[in-house]
Amino acid sequence: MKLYFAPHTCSFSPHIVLQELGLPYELVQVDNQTKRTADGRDFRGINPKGYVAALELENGEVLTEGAVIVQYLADLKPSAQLAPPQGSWQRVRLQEWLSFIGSEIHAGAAPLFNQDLPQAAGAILRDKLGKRVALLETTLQRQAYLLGDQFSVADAYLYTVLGWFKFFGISLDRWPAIAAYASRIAARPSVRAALQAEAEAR
Ligand SMILES: N[C@@H](CCC(=O)N[C@@H](CS)C(=O)NCC(=O)O)C(=O)O
Repeated sequence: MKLYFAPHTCSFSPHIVLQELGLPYELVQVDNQTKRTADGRDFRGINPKGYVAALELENGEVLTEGAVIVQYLADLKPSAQLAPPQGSWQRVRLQEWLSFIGSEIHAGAAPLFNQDLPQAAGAILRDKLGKRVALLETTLQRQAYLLGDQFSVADAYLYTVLGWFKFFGISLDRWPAIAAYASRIAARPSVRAALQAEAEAR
C-alpha cells in the first residue's frame, strides 16, 4: 500500500493507524501547494480531489477520506482492535465519533490555517470550535479514549487534528483531560514512528 501524505495534515491519522497495525506501506509525500508528488507526478491524477490522505491499494484502487481509510485499515487486522467489528453497535459509535471529528473539529479548525481569514470570522470559528472541544473534554474526563478504555482509529484522528491547535495559538491546557489525552497518545510508539518516517521521507 502507498500512503500519500503531507506533513502536519490529516494524513497523519491513517499513518498512525498503519504503524499501529504494523502493516507494510510506502510513503509518498505530496506538496499541497503545487499538487506534485515527491516522485514528480501530478497528484490530481492519483486523487482528483487533490487532497491528502489517499491510500493506494495493491490492486491500484485509490481510497480517500480519512475517516473511511482508517476503518478500511483497521478491518485488515481485526486482532489489533483499532475498530469494533463491522455491524456491532460499538462500530456505529466509532463512526459517530469519526463523523464528529471530521465535520466539527477537522472542518471547524481547517479554515483557521487561512491567512486571509477575516479576524471576525476567525473569532466565530474559534468560539464554535471551543464549544465542540469542551464536549470532548467532558468525555475524556470520564474515560481514557473516545470509545472507553481502548485506543481506536477515532483517537488517531482526533489526536491528529488537535495537533493543529498550536498553529492557531490555542493551548490544549485549557482542557486538562484533553491535554493529558494528547500527551498519552503522543507517547505511543506508533506516533513516534510515524513522525520519524515522515521526517525521513522529506
Ligand atoms: N474530506 C477529506 C478532507 C481532507 C483534507 O482536508 N485534506 C487537507 C489536509 S488536512 C488537504 O490536503 N488540503 C489541500 C487542499 O485541499 O488542496 C478527509 O476527511 O479526508
